[in-house]
Amino acid sequence: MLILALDVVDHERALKVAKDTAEFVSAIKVNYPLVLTAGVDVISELSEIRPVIADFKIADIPYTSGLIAKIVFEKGVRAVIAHGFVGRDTLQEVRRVASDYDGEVYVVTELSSTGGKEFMSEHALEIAKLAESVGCDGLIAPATRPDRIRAVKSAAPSLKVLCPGVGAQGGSVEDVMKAGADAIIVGRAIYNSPDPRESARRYFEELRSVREKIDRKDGKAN
Ligand code: NUP
Repeated sequence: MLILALDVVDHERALKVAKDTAEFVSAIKVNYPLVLTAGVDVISELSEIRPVIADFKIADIPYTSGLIAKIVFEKGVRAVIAHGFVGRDTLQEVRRVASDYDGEVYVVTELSSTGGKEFMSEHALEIAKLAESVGCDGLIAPATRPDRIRAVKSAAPSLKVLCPGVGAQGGSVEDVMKAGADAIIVGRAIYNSPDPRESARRYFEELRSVREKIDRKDGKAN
């Protein structure tokens, strides 16, 4: 599964990239850069193209976190991303709000950037287990460190794992999928390419061929 990270800061361009790539993209992830420039209603516009995931990395007290989740679910998102280091009470509240909208909650275990190793890595497996015990739907784990994808998957086997960091941050589709990712999240390598649609198509095809390779290998092993 390919998720487009739409960190474009021009409203019209964002809509154009979303429409041009829609055929190859399962969901569109929005983040502060787009919403702070285009306004929160861009979420509703994009939701008409593909399901939207709100990556506001919710990280506040339960009340404020729940309010943020409610506002974006009201705008039509299908899922929100929260930080896990905030602890159980906040995740429970975000989960409760999401359930009112039949929505999903994904939890960041450690950032894909180098700084993610400074504080977050140490607690990433506890965060993964917490997210699972709270009934969240999945984790956000670093495509830049496939060994960490494997680690969080074994800590919380029932959760989906979505992985940012392919392309501009150096992660490879094959390594990430072999580590057990359910989806890759790609931003700059698609929307900054001269032909975003073609770039999305290439990621889509690469995902398909890697998936077939993995399935063949699993088939042989069984
Ligand atoms: O650990 C994370 N790394 C990361 O890059 C968690 C994230 N949510 N992201 C987001 O994924 C980041 O904020 C951006 O929206 C997207 C990656 O974009 P790109 O590096 O493919 O351009």
